Amino acid sequence: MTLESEIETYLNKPISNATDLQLYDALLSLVKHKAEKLPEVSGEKKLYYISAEFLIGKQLGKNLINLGIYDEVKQLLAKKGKDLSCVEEKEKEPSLGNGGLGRLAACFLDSIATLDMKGDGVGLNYHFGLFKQEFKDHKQYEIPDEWLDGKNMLKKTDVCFPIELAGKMYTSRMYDMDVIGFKGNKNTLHLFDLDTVDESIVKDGIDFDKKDISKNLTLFLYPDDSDDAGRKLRVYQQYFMVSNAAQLILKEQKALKHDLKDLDKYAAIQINDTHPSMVIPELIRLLMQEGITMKKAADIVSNVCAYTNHTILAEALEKWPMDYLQEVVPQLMPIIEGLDYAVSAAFHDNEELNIIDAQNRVHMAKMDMHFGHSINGVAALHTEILKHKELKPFYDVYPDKFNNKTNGITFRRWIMHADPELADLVDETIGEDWKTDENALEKLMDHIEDESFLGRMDEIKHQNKVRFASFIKQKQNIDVDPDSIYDVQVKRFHEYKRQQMNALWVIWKYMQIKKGNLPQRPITVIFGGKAAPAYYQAKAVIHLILCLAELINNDPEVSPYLKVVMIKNYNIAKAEMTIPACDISEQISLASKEASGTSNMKFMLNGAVTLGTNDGANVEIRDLVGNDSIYTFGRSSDEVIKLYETAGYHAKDYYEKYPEIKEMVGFITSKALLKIGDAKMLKDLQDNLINKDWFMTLLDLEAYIEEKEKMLGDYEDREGWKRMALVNTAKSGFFSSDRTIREYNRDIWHLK
Ligand code: 26Q
Repeated sequence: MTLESEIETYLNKPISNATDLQLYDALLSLVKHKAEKLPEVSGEKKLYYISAEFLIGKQLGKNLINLGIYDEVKQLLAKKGKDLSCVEEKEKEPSLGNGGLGRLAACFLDSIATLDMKGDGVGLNYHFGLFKQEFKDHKQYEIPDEWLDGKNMLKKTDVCFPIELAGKMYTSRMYDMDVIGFKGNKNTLHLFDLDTVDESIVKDGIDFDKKDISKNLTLFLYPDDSDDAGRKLRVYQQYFMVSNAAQLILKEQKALKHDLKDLDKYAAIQINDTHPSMVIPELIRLLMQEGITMKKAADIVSNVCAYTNHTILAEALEKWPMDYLQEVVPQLMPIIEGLDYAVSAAFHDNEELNIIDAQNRVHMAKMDMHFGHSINGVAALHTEILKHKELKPFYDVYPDKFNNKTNGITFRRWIMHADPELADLVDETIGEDWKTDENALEKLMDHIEDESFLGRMDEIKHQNKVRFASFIKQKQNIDVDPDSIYDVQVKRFHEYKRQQMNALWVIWKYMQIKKGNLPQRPITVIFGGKAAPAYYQAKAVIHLILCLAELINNDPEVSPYLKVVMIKNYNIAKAEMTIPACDISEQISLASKEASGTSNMKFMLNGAVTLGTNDGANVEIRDLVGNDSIYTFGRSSDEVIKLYETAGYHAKDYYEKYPEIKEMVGFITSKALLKIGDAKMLKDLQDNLINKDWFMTLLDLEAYIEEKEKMLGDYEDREGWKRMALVNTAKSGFFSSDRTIREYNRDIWHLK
């Protein structure tokens, strides 16, 4: 059957007569049918990647690419007067993640299947995912982000497990999604849910009764944890996730007639941050029910489980009060206490190593490190900080468990789907090997002096900028000049990521323009990202940016030279639109605080030049591209760590010492901004910057302004800039998640 007739059987009409929505339904059926027929990846040992987040993005385009039929479908539709991109827009995006950690899990699933490794994801089927972001009065508001409209890849299964929560029995249900490898076979993402969850209890934004577990358990990803009930709900969710995972693993292994005492021969579990850590005591508990002693069960589980750390921020390292656990998962308490007892006995009650601390809190990461066989950080610098600072007591006793796995991104989504013209140009220039052999990208370096090639790359960037401009005009009615420099910072809003520093630069530039110091070329500063609903300071930064956008974009004196865009509800689809259009990639976290970053890699792959601190994977980007193709500034991680240790940073000193800084920070409560914004919120933000500034914005501000000016000036050396763009793309092979996954397999999973 031809592709055309196949699609038309699903449509029941000619393609040219169908609406985009009907075409979406038909293509979804086509993909499901083809996926159904694909064999599962085979192998003796299987990986279970357990994660509270899988930020998988829209599936249709990616699946068509991995099935090898994207271009064919696109051309066929075009012949019939249809646009595949418009059809793809009809899919609802599942927002099953916050940001980096969740997106990493999605890139990993793609690479695992592509590399023909047997490995499934296990997580939760959140009905509304994370919230949807709206703007009103220049502030963020949250509303439910509904995605379960039945038109997606999820398959309801009849796999159900009994789960005990707070002494009551519940019955879970498993939903499965095929994970199709690039030109390969398939694995599965298992998302667990409760049939009784009731979406109608959500009232007033994203508020709901946090107490009724049977109705609310999987409504949202990380419901507001600013109160007790919210935090407890996280424990319910986490245990529900891992008990399902553990039961699934044992069920599958028993069906294969494997001896559970040899579990480590047949199964590997990766614990994605501490959110799934309770899988350790849960699996021990279930093995004990099979007649295995606790000591033996703990040994087995230790050989199966491995832990990935994604942060050094102390507040993100989960510590659950014993009385929460006692209430929600009393069945785990004897196990956790037993593990804690074993640790105290082995290490002479060393407070630093104990799982349960003096305030009766259970440290999830500590349990992972004692009762897992591997501990990895997500970029070279991050792993070094873990070993020598943050987790030093553990490195001292378990040096062999520590290893680095620098993050990666899947090229199938982040260039083939997001930047198809660039992918085609690469194909034409060096062949298609780079899609599965990322090192081949480096062959592009042969064209570093090839003017016509550089010109074509630049033309593609320009087209991507035009595409972004028309998208933002259509969605948010903002006029953007595609000939301006696109300066982009898109990521979750957090003080350590220092969007506020970029906003202060916007104020500086605004004041410069007012003084008549005009930039050589207009600049468009693009922000995007969500703040946690209860994170006041992050919301205040969003407020400042939205107020600045209102002021600047409507000022006829300034707006021809400077525009500010805050993308609403930044998500994967918007990332795919924004990243290929970027010239300057802002990666300006306070050194030592960004574990890795992964958008930095996506920008690099798409030929943007990084403006960044020596933090996370920026350090590895610099090593790859060389100092001439990156702009770095700011205090080093060693200096920053020392400042924390000695309490040596006082924002006020910088505020008082540099008149320019005083002026910029002062502008936050200028008449012009107070006319637009909320006086209290702006004042609170300003006070925080002057008197607290925990993430040291003012420390690096002058260096940032200086480096950014240099960079903007260098943009005018068009030939030089095009070469930098090429170097960035050509050297980004290392950041393919295929490379990362090969390393996980080589050092941790040993699947084959
Ligand atoms: C913890 C406790 C209570 C409530 C929420 C949380 C919580 C939720 C989400 C803690 C952490 C997260 C997500 C973290 C995350 O996305 N980290 C990022 O992981 C990326 C992939 O490794 C890195 O590139 C980023 O540097 C890191 O910030």
